[in-house]
Amino acid sequence: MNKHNKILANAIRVLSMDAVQKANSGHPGMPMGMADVATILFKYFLKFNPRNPSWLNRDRFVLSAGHGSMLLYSLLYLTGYKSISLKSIKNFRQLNSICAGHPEYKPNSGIETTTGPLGQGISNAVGFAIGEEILKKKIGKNFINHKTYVLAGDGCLMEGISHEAMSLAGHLKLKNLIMLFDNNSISIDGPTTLAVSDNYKKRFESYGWNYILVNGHNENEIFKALKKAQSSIKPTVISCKTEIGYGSPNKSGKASAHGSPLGDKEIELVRKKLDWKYSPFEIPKYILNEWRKIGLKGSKSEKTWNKNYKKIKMRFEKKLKNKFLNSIKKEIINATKEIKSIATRKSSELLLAAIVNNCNTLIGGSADLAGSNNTKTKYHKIIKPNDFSGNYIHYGVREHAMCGIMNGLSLHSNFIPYGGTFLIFSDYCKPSIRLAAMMKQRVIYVMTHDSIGLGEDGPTHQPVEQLTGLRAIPNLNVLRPADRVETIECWELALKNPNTPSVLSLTRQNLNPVRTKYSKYNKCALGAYEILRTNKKIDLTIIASGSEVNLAIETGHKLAKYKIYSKIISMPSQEIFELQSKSYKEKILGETNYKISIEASSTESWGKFVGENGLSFGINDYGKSSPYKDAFKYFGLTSENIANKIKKKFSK
Ligand SMILES: Cc1ncc(C[n+]2csc(CCOP(=O)(O)OP(=O)(O)O)c2C)c(N)n1
Repeated sequence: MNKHNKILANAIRVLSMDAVQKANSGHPGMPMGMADVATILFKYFLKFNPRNPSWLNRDRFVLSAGHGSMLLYSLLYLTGYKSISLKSIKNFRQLNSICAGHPEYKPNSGIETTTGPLGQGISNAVGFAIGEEILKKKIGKNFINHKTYVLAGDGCLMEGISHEAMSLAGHLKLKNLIMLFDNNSISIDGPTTLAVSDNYKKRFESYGWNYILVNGHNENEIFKALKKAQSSIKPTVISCKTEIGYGSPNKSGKASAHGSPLGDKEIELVRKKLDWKYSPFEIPKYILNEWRKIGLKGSKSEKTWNKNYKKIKMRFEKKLKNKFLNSIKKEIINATKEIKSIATRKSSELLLAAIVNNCNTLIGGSADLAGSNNTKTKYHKIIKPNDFSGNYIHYGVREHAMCGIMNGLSLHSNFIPYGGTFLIFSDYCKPSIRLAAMMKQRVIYVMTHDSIGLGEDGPTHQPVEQLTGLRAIPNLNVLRPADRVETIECWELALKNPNTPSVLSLTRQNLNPVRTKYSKYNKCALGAYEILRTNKKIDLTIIASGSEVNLAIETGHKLAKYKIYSKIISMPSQEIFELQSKSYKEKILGETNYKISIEASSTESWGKFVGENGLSFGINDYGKSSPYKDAFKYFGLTSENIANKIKKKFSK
């Protein structure tokens, strides 16, 4: 490194070690090790404008190794982002500081995504890179031509999601994706040789990536590699051999630099070694000015870009167009006209077919289950290597990466990604779903085969505890529609909610319609509503979701024959119901003392609705491989069994 750039990099090093020391927790090793690489990237390559962190054509910088968050905060502060002040760096890891333990996505802040669960950032970056290609096709290469850089460590690359995401990136030839691999061969337990002996070069090349090995402290090598990556026709990984905790005489190159403060004595030694004469958090003016100049570079290029971009008047906003929303309404009218028994997965496909051409930000896909999830209609066009004019991604059998990539697509520029798999495999998606919910992203999961109703594939494929688990995720809407009209209404809710991801839990089996009359209002928007009552005065409330609403109706009619009267509540979304007014909730739940729930799933999440006196019919065991009607019978989910149990209760 030339002396000048070394000083710039050292500013990152000292800020990082001082912040970790002050917080008395954090990870100094990675920022100190990667400071040289980051300096060269930001100074000579990264296209960004601290004055407008949301510039559409900015390069995206993703810190997948999120524990090294001080690297990102230092860079954002030094280059002049308003979001990160020196004060917030001094408050690293303290309550409400933007400088949280791990980077937390904040719109317009320079923090592009939330990272920390290792490997997630890589999948987000693949989503950003796909987003760039799609947008370029829509707007033109004069306007969209940015790179996505992702900094990943040994840990990120050990995670399975990295394999899934990088494999798809190679397949799609995402040439604008550049990974900076912090190849320091150290993780928490010690040297990575304890657990890995991958041949990285072969690994990346087999994915279809360029692999360039550099000394991560050698400016020329870093520069040349980055330069080469700019015109690549494939994704590129620059494997940077670095020393973790670079600059620390006693801890560099060791696991002890990874995740704890260096200690006052060692920090003093680092200052000596780096010839850094300034006190903690002091960045001398000439160094700060130098960094700020780097930050200013981007504002000029953005200005020119903006002038031209304004002329094409193309905006990608979160708000949906009326034409699109009307096409959903029309589909509800169609559904009430064509009364037939169909699976909700099929209803979902019919809706998609009706709306897909009216929304150019909707990007569909499935993890190799397009035909089963009904996610692809005849109007979709497939996204292929070198052809991003489509709107459908074949993610392959890569559920985890699919969900991480969808987060990236949503973050990139308000794309509305939806992706399908079986509900059982939501377990393979969970870490990314959780991050979508945390980041308030409109990502839609089309999860079909949502109960024992899938039949013969048996307990490995029959979800039981999945709905309960998903319902426990804050800011995630789980929507389980009962028929075609409800499916359309649930899709509308998912699409119209810009800050909440949604799971659509859909059936494989056909369902009789429960809503046959057109309603202008989206009834599912109440979370739960009365669908039928067998008498004005009733004895019990039966709450059900999805496929079991039909079962609840049957049960209600059976009970009426014995003069036990009920109302049937369809509850497609527990979360949305919880948001309703007290009086509405009381109206739904407070009319009778006795309440029961029916859902072909774990009963865990129903207790709060049926109360102590109530009864929940469901499945608290693994499913059964059999034709689906036999499985329902086996688990007592028939109107005869449920009506008999209730009769007994009333005859006591
Ligand atoms: C999914 C996940 N598992 C475990 C962790 C805990 N963790 C944080 S950093 C780390 C080691 C990472 O090693 P490396 O990527 O080499 O980082 P470095 O030591 O270079 O900072 C682990 C296991 C995590 N953050 N995410």
